Amino acid sequence: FQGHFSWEKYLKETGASAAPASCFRQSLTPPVNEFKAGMKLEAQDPRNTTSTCIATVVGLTGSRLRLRLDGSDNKNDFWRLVDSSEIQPIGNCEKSGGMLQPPLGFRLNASSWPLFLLKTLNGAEMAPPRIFHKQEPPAPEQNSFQVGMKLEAVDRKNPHFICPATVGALRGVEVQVTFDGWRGAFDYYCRYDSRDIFPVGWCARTGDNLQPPGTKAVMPKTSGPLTDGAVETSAVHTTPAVSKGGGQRGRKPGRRKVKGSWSQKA
Ligand code: MLZ
Repeated sequence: FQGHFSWEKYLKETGASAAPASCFRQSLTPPVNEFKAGMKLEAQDPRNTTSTCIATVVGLTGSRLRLRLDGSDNKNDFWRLVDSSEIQPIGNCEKSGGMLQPPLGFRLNASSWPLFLLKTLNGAEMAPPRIFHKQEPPAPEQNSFQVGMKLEAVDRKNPHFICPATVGALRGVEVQVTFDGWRGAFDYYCRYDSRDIFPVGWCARTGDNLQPPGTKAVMPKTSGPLTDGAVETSAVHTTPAVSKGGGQRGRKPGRRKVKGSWSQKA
C-alpha cells in the first residue's frame, strides 16, 4: 500500500514541477513485463560486472525483475528493468564466446561450479528470448534536468523502493537525486541517463509501488547527525553502489539502515 500518495496533490503543495519525460533514459511507454517468477536468464553479476551469471526471477515489480544469482544466497537480490541490457536469454553468453561464471560469493567450492551449472540449468524454465526487449532506450543527448524538478528514483540503499525525489544539484553529466522527506540520508549522484531514475507517474503506469515521501523535515543542507560520516573515513569507497565489483564482497545491498560506503560519493 502506498498511503494514497498523489503526485498531482504533492506537486501543487510543493509548487514544484515534474522533470519532463524527455530528460530520462526510459521508454515513453514503459516496457511490458512478461517474465514469471522461477524463470532463469543470464545477468551481469552486480558485484563483479565482468561476470555473466545465471539468475532466477524471484519477484516482479512493475517493469522490474527481482533477481537472484544461482549459487548465491538470498541476501544479495537485485532489481533490473525488463529492458535492461544487463539481462539476456540463456545461451547468449556462450553464443558470443563467453563462459558463464559462478557469482561472487558462490556458496560451494569453486571446483563444483561446472556440475552446479549443469544441474541448475537441467530442466530449468528459461525465460524465452521473445520476452526480452531488443535494446535499452537511447540516452537523451544531454543532461537537461534542472534543480528542483521532481522525479521517481530507486533508493540505492533499499533498491526495492522507488521513491519521490527532487533534483538537488547538477554536476556536468551528473544529477544529484535527493529523496523527499529523508534529510539527505539516501541521496546520491548519478548520470543523467541512469536507468534508476524515472519520470513522475512511472510507478503508477508500470504498477511498481512508489513509496510515499519520508516524514523528516527538510533541514538546511549541512551535515546533520543523521548524514554525518565523521569517524568512519576508512569505510568510504568511491565506487558507486551496485555497479562496480570486486571490493564489495560480503556486502548486503539494501540491508543497511544507516549511511554506508555505498552512497554515491564521487
Ligand atoms: N525504513 C527504512 C527505509 C527507508 C527508505 C527511504 N527511502 C528514501 C529506513 O528507515 O531506513
